[in-house]
Amino acid sequence: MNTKPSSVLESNLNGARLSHLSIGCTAPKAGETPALPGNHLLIRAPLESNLSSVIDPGSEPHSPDLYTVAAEATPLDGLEAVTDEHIAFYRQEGYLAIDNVFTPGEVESAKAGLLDLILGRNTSFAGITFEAGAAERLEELTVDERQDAVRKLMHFVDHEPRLKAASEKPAVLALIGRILGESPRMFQDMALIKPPRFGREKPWHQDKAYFDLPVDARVTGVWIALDPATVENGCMHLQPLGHHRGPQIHFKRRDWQICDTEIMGKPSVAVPLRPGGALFFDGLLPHGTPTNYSPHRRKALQFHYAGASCGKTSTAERLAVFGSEGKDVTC
Ligand SMILES: O=C(O)CCC(=O)C(=O)O
Repeated sequence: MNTKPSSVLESNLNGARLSHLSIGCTAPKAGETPALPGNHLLIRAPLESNLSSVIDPGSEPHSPDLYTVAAEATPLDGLEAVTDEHIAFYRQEGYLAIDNVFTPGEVESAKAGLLDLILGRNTSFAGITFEAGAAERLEELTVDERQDAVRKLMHFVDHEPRLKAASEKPAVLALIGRILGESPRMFQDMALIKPPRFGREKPWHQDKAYFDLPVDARVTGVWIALDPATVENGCMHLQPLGHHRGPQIHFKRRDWQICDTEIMGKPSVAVPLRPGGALFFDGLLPHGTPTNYSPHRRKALQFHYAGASCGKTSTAERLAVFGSEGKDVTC
């Protein structure tokens, strides 16, 4: 059973800052992660293709007090274990952690698909962002080093059938359908690879702050561990119940994020997972992942689903809800 909530958190935020060198930037599709941090260094990656890639701008280190673990979630064992009570738990707490959602074979297949993309074996794919810490060494990296230089990949399902299969696993779609109350439609695919020793933080945020979707749209994120995800290597941290407060204001700081002062010192629930385990969570649930200072790689896939009938909204409308502009708040 999953850990019970630690506290409901109040929120109110602010701020803005991000600056770096920029000569290129991937354009997000409508309704997906916005280009709020904006500036990325465009490079040519070597190895097996003429792949263009972007460098994550990086940011200053975060305070350890942003990730104060009060409890660790205890995952269910397998999708078959999910009862109506667990769906009620998801609705109330905002999340459900489940081990053994994907078989070892499916995990290996997804990892092989990711590796092919990282090594540039698919010349039609250009959705890789490298960690800032690897920018200067990218041309000289070995295969292993190159894997550990990647921060994330996006928009790959139409380029890599093994990853598309992960996003369409019928039993997973069935659970999301139960959660959403209608057939799900996947609208965003990402892989988050927190390299050993410098894989950087994803500051606290609500995923819906990144999506041009109607404010009342129900969104479920599915975060899938491909390596062991631990407190040490940057597993997911959540604030249970936080989705009930609705949209929180986000600020451009280390990323498009909730203000640190709203999070600092407040207890969170960490969600360690074995490879093949998955976290299902509400699109308004505040969550973040700390820097990976460990020697261990942490690869994960993340897919977002809305109901098949869900429409779209504009970036301006989204920022009117999640942005600080005109709201007289500071961070
Ligand atoms: O996997 C991570 O490090 C963070 C993923 C996440 O929260 C996101 O991309 O929205």
